[in-house]
Amino acid sequence: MINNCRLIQLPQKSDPRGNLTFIEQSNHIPFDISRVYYIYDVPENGERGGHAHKGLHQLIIALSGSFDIELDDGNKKRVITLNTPTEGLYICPMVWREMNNFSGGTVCLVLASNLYDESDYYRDYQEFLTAVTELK
Ligand code: T46
Repeated sequence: MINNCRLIQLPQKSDPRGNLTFIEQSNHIPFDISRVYYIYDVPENGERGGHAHKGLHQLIIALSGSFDIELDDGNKKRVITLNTPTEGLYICPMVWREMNNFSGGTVCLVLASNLYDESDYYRDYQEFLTAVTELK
């Protein structure tokens, strides 16, 4: 599963007035967007994530600042640093994520394929590992 997660380069239009980046669902991301949320004012040494999704697809972007995301599919782990608004990390279902090392002033934008649904979460790592093993 982790091999299906990838960084997606987003277009940037630059001129003397500054930069503009856009995201078109059929052109830049492999799912239809049902929900947008953002994470901000994360305290120093703050950690977020600590869960996986059963069916949700997401694109995660550091609109400002930076942070690390550790991806874990129960078999392989990979740490990715997000630090530019021109790059989004696509995360497919059944990937555990931990987010940390947030810089001050970080704003993290997330585009999601479905509405919020707590029953779509694995928040217990052992439960996630059991589910991943059953998929094999
Ligand atoms: C993810 C990472 C990147 C809602 O009511 N609606 C929402 O759309 C979301 C995302 C959350 N919530 C509630 C659920 C919790 O009571 O907001 C609270 C905090 O959510 P959570 O602890 O899941 O936040 P993070 O930052 O650990 O995780 C979130 C997303 O939940 C998750 O899908 O991948 O951001």
